[in-house]
Amino acid sequence: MTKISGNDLRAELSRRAFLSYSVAAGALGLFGPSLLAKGARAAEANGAVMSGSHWGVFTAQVEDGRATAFVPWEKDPHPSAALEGVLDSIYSPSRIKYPMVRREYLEKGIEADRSTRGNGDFVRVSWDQALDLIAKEIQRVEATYGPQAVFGGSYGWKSSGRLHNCTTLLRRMLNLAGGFVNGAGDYSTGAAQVIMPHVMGTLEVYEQQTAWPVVAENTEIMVFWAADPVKTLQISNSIADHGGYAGLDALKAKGTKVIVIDPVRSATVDFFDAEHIRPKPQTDVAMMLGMAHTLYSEGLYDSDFIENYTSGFDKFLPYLTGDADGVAKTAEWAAEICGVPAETIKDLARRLKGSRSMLAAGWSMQRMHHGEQAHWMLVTLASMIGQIGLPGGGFGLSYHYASGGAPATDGPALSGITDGGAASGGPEWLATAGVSAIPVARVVEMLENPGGEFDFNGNRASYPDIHLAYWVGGNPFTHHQDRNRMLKAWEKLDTFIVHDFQWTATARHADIILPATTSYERNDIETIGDYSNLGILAMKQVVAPLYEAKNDYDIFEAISDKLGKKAAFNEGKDEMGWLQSLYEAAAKQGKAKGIEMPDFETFWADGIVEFPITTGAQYVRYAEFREDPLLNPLGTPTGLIEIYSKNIEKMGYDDCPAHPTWMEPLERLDGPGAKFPLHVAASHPFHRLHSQLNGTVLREGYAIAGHEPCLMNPEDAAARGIADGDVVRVYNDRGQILTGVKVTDAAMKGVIQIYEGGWYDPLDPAEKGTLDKYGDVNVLTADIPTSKLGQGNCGQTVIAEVEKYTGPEVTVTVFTAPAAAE
Ligand code: PGD
Ligand code: PGD
Ligand code: 6MO
Repeated sequence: MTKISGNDLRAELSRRAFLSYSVAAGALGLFGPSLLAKGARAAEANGAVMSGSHWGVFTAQVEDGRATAFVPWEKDPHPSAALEGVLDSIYSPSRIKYPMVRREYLEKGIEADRSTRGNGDFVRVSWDQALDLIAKEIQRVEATYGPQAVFGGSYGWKSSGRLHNCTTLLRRMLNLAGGFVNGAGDYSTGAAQVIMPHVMGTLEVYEQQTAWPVVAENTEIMVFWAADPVKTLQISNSIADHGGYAGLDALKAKGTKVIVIDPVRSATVDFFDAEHIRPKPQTDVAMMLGMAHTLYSEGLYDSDFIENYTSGFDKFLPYLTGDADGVAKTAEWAAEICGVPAETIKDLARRLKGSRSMLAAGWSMQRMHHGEQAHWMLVTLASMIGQIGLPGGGFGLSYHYASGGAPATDGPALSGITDGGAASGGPEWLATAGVSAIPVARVVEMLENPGGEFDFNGNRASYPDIHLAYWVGGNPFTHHQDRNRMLKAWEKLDTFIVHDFQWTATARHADIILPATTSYERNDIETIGDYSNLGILAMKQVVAPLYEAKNDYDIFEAISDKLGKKAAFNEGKDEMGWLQSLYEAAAKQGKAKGIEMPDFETFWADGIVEFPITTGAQYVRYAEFREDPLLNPLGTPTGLIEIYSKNIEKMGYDDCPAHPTWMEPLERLDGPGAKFPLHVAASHPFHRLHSQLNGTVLREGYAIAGHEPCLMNPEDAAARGIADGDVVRVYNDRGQILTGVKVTDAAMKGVIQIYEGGWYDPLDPAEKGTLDKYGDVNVLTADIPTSKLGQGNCGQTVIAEVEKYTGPEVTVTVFTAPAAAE
């Protein structure tokens, strides 16, 4: 076992890390070992404290109780430049300082006018008054309507940390209060995570990939299909290890051929100077079918692999050839739809078959109407190429996310505090606790249609009648689609309660708002590396809680106390008691695996324990299946890769046939009946994690004229008389937003790019459909499910028009606290 103490690590902070990150300017001298008291808790001190976040491990420099720099861990192969914003999130002007209640709600309770939510008229209250209001409202709703009336699904990315996991803590409290309705699945891979178990017998999207060293050694052509790993690898759900960047560096150093398939010239295209193929958005399935047809018609496909490892190709083939529907899915047919020349499609198919090739797909192409088809067709194409289970060949659905493929250690898994509900069967995100669960992205439909029936992966259920929603660690007023429809639906709620540390649009639309701490104001424990499990980090408190902020844990413990359930909530433990028990459970598991870990006190003093990598660097996904598919079958009904699924056939869904199929989305660029001329690529932001950090200094580096950027092709801009730096109004039938234009050929003609996560800032909160002043792209997107199978969100299904903004000057106000909250 490798074990390096926190002191050693801090002492190792190198000149390289210092020089490449301006945030550390002037800090180097302060990191000498003499200043590094063992296990320093610098809440009110000077010194250096190691901690971590979604963006990686860092050492905080603290002066007079204030954090002044976050310096990346010396062993981080590619620290995130966002660390400056992570630090600033503690002190940003958008911090929520005190418990607040909407004035009208305070005066009239649930009789308050619900249409005025979001108008900024709040009253500061004491902690006790706020907690009392909440406990009584939970009791009222549970007693009057039962647990089916409380929505605790509260989806969101929260912060890292296994104890202060606010969404789990909310559900822990709600379980003690009597129960709640949960959300199933997630916004990230809503379609893929439901279709893949039918096709591969497993989720794929959150699983380890063939290790990067194997890819670097064997892969001849790496295809990043709708994936921008240079951007998206910055963060992880636990604490980012950034191991994927080492993989990208290795490919580049070796000169491996990289092809990126993306309508936008991404950071990954630039990093590799990659061959760049630009399909029209939402048409990848057609392009893949064109490639599959080429392989078939030219006799190139691997019929042995299809024969021995897949099931149902014979039922897919008539569709591919057109025998079934009269339309052969030729490269020429595909070219008409996706805009990529037929010869390019054919050539790509031939090259991928003729070399060791890896199809590394991102997730945007399943976050759209009929998104299930994209990864299903990708697997079908990879099966026809026939390299699944070979070193560096096949497909991978997580090379762009949380460093899938970074070699895994043999370390034990670190568990976290639980929600205390009944054990759920299957993966946590598909079969969650709660009295019932709705597919997470159907939340607005649930509010609109209580009692209405919905399908989900072969099941049929009805929507509950929700009166109270409680949100922590998520930001539905940025993450959910079709904002104006959502605002109306939200009026269904008697009460909406939110904890956050910043005045997000969600907090502004709440009736009761409680100020949470950031994770830098409390102690926690977390895994480093979602896939690699490099070690366990003590996330030590960096500074004392600001203003009146409290930990979500303490808030829910206090509410549980008011409900007479305190002892059940805390199980007799305080913060350090919990951290010790979580660590000791991992140490026990480690011991059984032959990994000796230090006792808790030593670990906490050292700040980190690291685990050894033994065979993880040689891992080849599906090698065993390839070696013997009978002895090592997949978890599908046939034990094989299902190109045709009898289970899906039985469901009989009109929007998800039993084999991969091209289906027109609701709307697309140049699609039939397209009402607007531009597609909006509503992808993930480079400098943020969704909406997180939008309220920080980082915004100064990317905002254009104070608005969220909108990338636009020079031809599209010229046709509309728009110049670089102009403020434009982007609109469709669902809403209108202001953005600042960057004219660039990075955006293909007909496509504009506006990242998701911009904070919604209504010009007139009382007017439905009002102009959003900053640039929340989800004002424009469609709130439809991917299909009845996955019920995922379609954040990428959106077309719009753009015009130069000529209206009255507006002031963006969403990044400072409402006046009453100062
Ligand atoms: P975040 O901005 O991360 O977005 O949506 P999500 O809601 O996860 O929100 C997290 C919130 O939690 C922030 O407001 C943060 O301040 C708060 N928070 C952090 N730590 C704590 C804590 O300790 N306590 C409390 N109380 N609060 C805390 C993300 C979702 O957006 C996702 S995952 C995806 S994949 C989707 N992507 C798209 C997309 O590609 N395109 C569109 N159009 N829309 C999308 N929406 C989805
Ligand atoms: P996106 O940026 O939405 O990321 O990972 P995901 O792969 O979903 O899309 C990736 C690329 O797809 C973009 O370059 C976009 O231009 C391209 N694209 C869009 N539409 C199409 C299309 O129709 N066809 C093709 N071929 N390409 C298309 C998301 C993952 O990232 C998730 S779910 C989360 S929760 C994390 N979020 C963030 C984040 O918010 N910010 C950063 N920096 N990193 C993240 N990593 C994670
Ligand atoms: Mo996601």
